[in-house]
Formats: sequence, structure tokens, C-alpha cells
Amino acid sequence: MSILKERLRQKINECRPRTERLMREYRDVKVADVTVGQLLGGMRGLKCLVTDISYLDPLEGIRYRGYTLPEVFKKLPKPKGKEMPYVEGLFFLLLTGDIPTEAEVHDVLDEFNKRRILPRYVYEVIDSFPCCSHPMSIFSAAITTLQRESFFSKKYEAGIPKSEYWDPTFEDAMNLLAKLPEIGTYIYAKLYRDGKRIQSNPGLDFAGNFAHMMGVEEPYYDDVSRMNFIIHSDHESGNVSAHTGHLVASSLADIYLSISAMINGLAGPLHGLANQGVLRWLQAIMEKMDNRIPSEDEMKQFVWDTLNAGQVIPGYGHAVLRKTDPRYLLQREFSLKHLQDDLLFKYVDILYKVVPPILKEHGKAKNPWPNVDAHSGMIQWHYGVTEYDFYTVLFGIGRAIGITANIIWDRALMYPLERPKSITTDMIEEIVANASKTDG
Ligand code: NMX
Ligand code: MLT
Repeated sequence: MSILKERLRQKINECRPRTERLMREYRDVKVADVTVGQLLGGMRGLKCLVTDISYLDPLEGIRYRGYTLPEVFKKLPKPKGKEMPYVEGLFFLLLTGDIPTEAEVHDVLDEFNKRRILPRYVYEVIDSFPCCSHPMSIFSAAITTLQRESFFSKKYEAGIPKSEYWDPTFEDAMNLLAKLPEIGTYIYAKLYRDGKRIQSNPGLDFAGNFAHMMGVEEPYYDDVSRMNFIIHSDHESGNVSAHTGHLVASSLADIYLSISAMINGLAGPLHGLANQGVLRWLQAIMEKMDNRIPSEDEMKQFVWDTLNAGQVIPGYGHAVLRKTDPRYLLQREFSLKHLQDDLLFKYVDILYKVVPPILKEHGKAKNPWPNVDAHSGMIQWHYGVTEYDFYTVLFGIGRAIGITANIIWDRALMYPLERPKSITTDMIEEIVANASKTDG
């Protein structure tokens, strides 16, 4: 058994009694009330999901297993001579809560290596997509196609006990994650590089191999890939992709079906697709400016034009955060160090100065600060990955790492089918009328 799986088994044995006790002794203790505003307003702030893998504070940003992102980047082991940590180490941390040793990271790396070969039929499915298909549709379909490999589904049909569901789910997760770099880069090759696929290199780590198969041999693109997958991996459980993955998995749909569903949720313009929206918008500004650096006043005008046309500023705002996203800041720090002279970085930099005050003056967005998507595309563009429709696939590969970890734990703690209750508008009006009578 892999070191990771053995450690996970120990952690599950430690954690299960806590959840069981809460359900047994405290099931009627109230955690939150629901307001009409929350019911009709996308359930903002409603505490109705549980995960120990990450937690999002509106001011501080995300913590993975209690560690802030700067701490995660500092503490996780890194490949020799590299600035960014192994993605394999992140997966170990998310699953177990422990910072892995080098040996533990290599154990995950070896496991991924054993499982990375993509069946022929997945290439054929990708090849068969009609032209102009969006890369996220192809990505989602490629993952669904792999569903026939699900170990969990076979074990479920064979009748394994509920307490063991997490084990084949873990195997499915490892099998799927190991294949994502190959799936993503083949979609890229097929759509934008005449189908010229670069063979994977088993000597490389998850993200290093991804960078290699993308055909970007520039220094730092492997580190960019490590950073990209790590910062996108998890953002607690209420965001659309995480919540979708959790919901679908709660029906005991296997990892392939659940991750494919979460990819579909990520592909919306208010969520992960915003990263391609940012690049499209930046390109429009550059065209208008004839590729020169705009003055702050010119940039302000462009931002106002976008708002006055009734559009959102992509990459700005957030449903939970109320400060600049630390994921944005990490990418900014990398860019200040390595890409300072990049023209597009200068655009992103000016926008960071001018957008927040404008959004404040505009008065609608609760959070005027940039989120992760305001920066990620610019870095890809710098390294020659200019096909911005592809950027959400990069987000999706990272997000799959966090969501598979969450689904394994959902099964480990034997969370039930998710099935909240809906009510009608009449019923809300009645509740409101009764409340006003009581107040009066
Ligand atoms: N530009 C213009 N208006 C905005 C923006 C923005 N960037 N952000 C929010 N607003 C508007 C929003 O459309 C809403 O208007 P209305 O009342 O007319 O419907 C109003 O401000 C209040 O929205 P909030 O409560 O601040 O934001 P909400 O929680 O509903 O939505 C986002 C959060 C992220 C969907 C929203 O800020 C947005 O649309 N941002 C741009 C798209 C984006 O960057 N999405 C990526 C988010 C991160 N991710 O990776 O998923
Ligand atoms: C995410 O990473 O999922 C986004 O920032 C959206 C969110 O957290 O609501």
C-alpha cells in the first residue's frame, strides 16, 4: 500500500469518531439561521457545508489544512533548483493534513507515474470533437469517457460496505489525477498544435511533465505550472466547482462523473472561465492602445466604458473575499521577479491601481479587489500559451486535485446524499407576513 494511502487510513480512523459523535450527540444544535436574502441571493454566507481541507477567510484568503498560501509554498518540498513546490506534496497535504517529507512526495510521484498512461479511446474521443468546440467541453467529455475504468463503481456493484467506499474512491482519484496532464496537453496539441503530441517524460514530476508536454521549454514554465495547479486546487466548498463535485459525488456517482460535473461548473464566465475573459478584455485594450502602454487616465476610461456597457470587470470581485486575493498576490510576486518587463504585466499592474477605486465609486461590487483570474492568463501569455480559451483547463487540472481530496473525505466520513429542501415564493411571503405581524 502507498505511504499516502496508509497515512490516510490512519487519519480517517482518527477523524470518523469526531463526526459520528457530533451526529449522535449534537445533531439538533443550531449552527445558522437562513434569511430571505440568503434564500434568494445565492446562499451567500450560509454555513451549510463541511470540509477540513481548506477554509476561506474574507480578509486573509484561503488556508489549506490550516496553512496560508505563503506558508504552503514555504513548507512543501520542492524539486531541486526549483522555486515552486511539488504538486504531489500538495495532494499529500490536502489529503492528510501533514506536510510530507521528500520520500513521501516521491511515493505519490511514483504512484502517479504508474497510473499516467491514457487509454487509446480517450485520444480518439478528443480527436472526434467537432471544430470550434471549447476546450472545457472536450476536457469534461474526456474525463466522462474514462468512467468505464471506475474501480469504485465495480466495487459498489459487488457490494462493499459503506465504511470502505473511500478506498476505491482513492484509487479512482489517483488514476484520474495521474492522467490529467496528458489529457490537458493533448487537448492543447489537438486544438492548437496540429495534433502534434509530445510524449510524456516519466522522469518528471506532475507539473514538470505538464510543462514539458505543453512544449514550453522556457525556464520557469514548469514552476509556473506548479504554482498554477497549487493556487487553484481548493477554495473551500461553497464555490460552484467544489460544490458541484461534492453534490454529484454525494449520489455515489464515481470520481470521473463527479469531476467532469465540477469541470462543467468551472466553465461559467462568473467562475473559472473569467480567466479567459480577462485575457480577451486585455487584448481589446491593447488593440485600442495600439500595443503601447496606456496612461492611467486612458485605462480608467476603458474600465468605465466596460462598466457603462453593463459588463463586469473580469477578474475583479468575489463572493467571499473582501481583500486582494492572495492567489493574485503570489502571481504578482512571481511576475515582479521574472516578468517585470512584460507589456501585458504592465497592463495588469495599471489595472490593479485603477480598477478598485473605480469599482468603489461605481458602488455595486462588494469586493473591488482582484481575484486569482485577473493575473493567471497574463503569465500564460508571456510563455507563449496565447490561446486563452484554454486557460480554464489549467484551472480545472488544479481544481481536480482539491475536489478529489474532498470527495475521498466525503466518503471516508460517510456523508449522506445531499438533498436540501426548497420552498415556494408563496411560502416565503407567508413567513414574511407572519414575521411582520409578530414585530408589529
Ligand atoms: N465588475 C462589475 N460589477 C461587479 C463586479 C465586477 N467585477 N463584481 C460584482 N459586480 C456587481 C455584480 O454584478 C452585482 O451587480 P447586480 O446587483 O447588478 O447583479 C453587484 O456588483 C453585487 O455583486 P457582489 O455581491 O459584489 O458579487 P457576487 O458575490 O454576486 O459575485 C463574482 C461574485 C465573482 C461573480 C462577481 O464579483 C463578478 O462577476 N466578477 C467578475 C467575474 C469574475 O472575475 N469571476 C471570477 C471569480 C473567481 N473565480 O475564479 O471563480
Ligand atoms: C474559486 O477559486 O473557486 C473562486 O475564487 C470562487 C469562489 O471561491 O467562490
